[in-house]
Amino acid sequence: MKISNKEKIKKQDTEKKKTNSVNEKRIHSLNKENFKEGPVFYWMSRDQRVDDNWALIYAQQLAISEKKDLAVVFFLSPFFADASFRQYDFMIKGLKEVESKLKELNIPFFLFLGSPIEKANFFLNKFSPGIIVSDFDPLKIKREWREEMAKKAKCSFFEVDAHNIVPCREASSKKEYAAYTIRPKITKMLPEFLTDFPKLKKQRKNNFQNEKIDWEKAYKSLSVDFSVTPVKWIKPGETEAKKILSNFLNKKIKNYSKERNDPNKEAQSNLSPYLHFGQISAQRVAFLVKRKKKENCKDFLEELIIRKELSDNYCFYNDHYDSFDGFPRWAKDSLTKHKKDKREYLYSGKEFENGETHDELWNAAQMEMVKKGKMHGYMRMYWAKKILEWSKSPKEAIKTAIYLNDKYELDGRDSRGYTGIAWSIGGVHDRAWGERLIFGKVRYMSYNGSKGKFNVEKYIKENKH
Ligand code: FAD
Ligand code: FO1
Repeated sequence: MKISNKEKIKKQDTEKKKTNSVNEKRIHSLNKENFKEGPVFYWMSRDQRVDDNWALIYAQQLAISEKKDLAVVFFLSPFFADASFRQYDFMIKGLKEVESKLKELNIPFFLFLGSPIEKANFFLNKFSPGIIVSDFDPLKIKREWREEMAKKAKCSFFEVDAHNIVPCREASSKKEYAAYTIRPKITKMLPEFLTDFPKLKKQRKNNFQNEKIDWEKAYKSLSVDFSVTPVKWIKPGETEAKKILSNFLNKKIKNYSKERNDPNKEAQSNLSPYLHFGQISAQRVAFLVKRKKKENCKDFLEELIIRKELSDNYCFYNDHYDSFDGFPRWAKDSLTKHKKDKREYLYSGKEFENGETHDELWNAAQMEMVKKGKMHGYMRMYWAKKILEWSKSPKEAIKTAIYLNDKYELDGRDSRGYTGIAWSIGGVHDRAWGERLIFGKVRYMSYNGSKGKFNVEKYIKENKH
């Protein structure tokens, strides 16, 4: 049906408006304070990138409209969940690139050595910000950090969801039962939120004293396990993330649906470490994927949008996302009923960590994670379910799985990890299956089941000790 020129212009205007300003449904006020004198600060934490970052875009829009200076601040905590040197090195190298990209825009970047719990007052006294903008993160530790800052800041403090395409608070106001319950809600809102991004503007002038960041001192401030060393097969940072994305779009996405569950094929995107540290925007990924042929993208977008954003929903609306108490009632009851079942094999945390079980396939998956810092997605389900089968109790199993996942995975310490482990061990977002020993009605996975799906010998040979 032909549309008139007037309507065409009107449509273009709304499109332009959508990409030029931050949808206010992404913005959540964290205190009742008004704007004060003083600069606007984007407190960068989850979304560690300059491009396609709605929190930074909003902070700049406020700075321009209020005629204030704009700066970015990052608090480097000496430890974070069970992160090791491997993940901090990936993150700090990404932050160095953030610093240089911000410099090109004349936007200062300040690094405080210590978590916001220790350093919020120091930051507030040093800069007396007029407005603070943070990004969104459902994890409990991050909620504590934001609450601490909201308590101490005497200026307006906003949170902007720059991580989800459909903001977590918008997608649903409650804990969703499964992918099929949140999918229609997210899908309906995609046209409103899955847009392009406005470009950041170069800041004309800024009145900040230029402070050179001492990155050596930053590394020395860490109290992490340095024995878990950086990996070489993947490089950190926004620029590298975009290269990996374009390679995936040009060469790999067409085989994704067919080969993504075969751990011997390099069919996955390898975007998760970049998405975890916010070094690339999931919205940018989806915006570019949507331009590809539909049939090749459906499964990938299901993971990237529905599964990924369901994980934030699970962690945001459920304080027990990292424990047995977070499981659905049917799973808790049936796992408890089978708690005393005889375990044919029982392993300690150390035996799991060293890949010293009777099952060579499981050991190979553990070694892939330890050495590569990224276990294949299919193997993660098998890996976690076997920890349930070979641990003294489900509570011990979830603790072991989270500890190992957070210590070795580059993309660990993330809502997707906690939710993936809860799906595997506690049937979260899954349905009840036929009842059996130890698992109760939680979905079971077997070695033979894997043998039927891919060349297990090849995977073991490639990944074993
Ligand atoms: P691709 O297959 O290319 O997927 C692209 C993106 O879609 C991923 O980066 C991720 O953001 C999202 N995605 C894919 N699969 C899932 C899923 N099952 N749930 C939620 N989002 C998904 N993901 C993490 O980011 N960090 C973790 O610590 C983590 N731990 C997991 C633990 C277990 C036990 C399970 C079953 C899954 C876990 N996942 C985790 C989810 C998934 O396995 C990884 O996101 C995926 O393998 C990352 O590799 P990729 O980016 O190459 O994936
Ligand atoms: N976020 C911060 O704001 N400061 C940190 O020092 C910090 C360390 C860190 C180490 C490993 C890791 O995986 C994440 C880390 N994060 C840190 C959080 C990260 O930016 C993400 O916000 C969450 O992990 C994802 O929800």
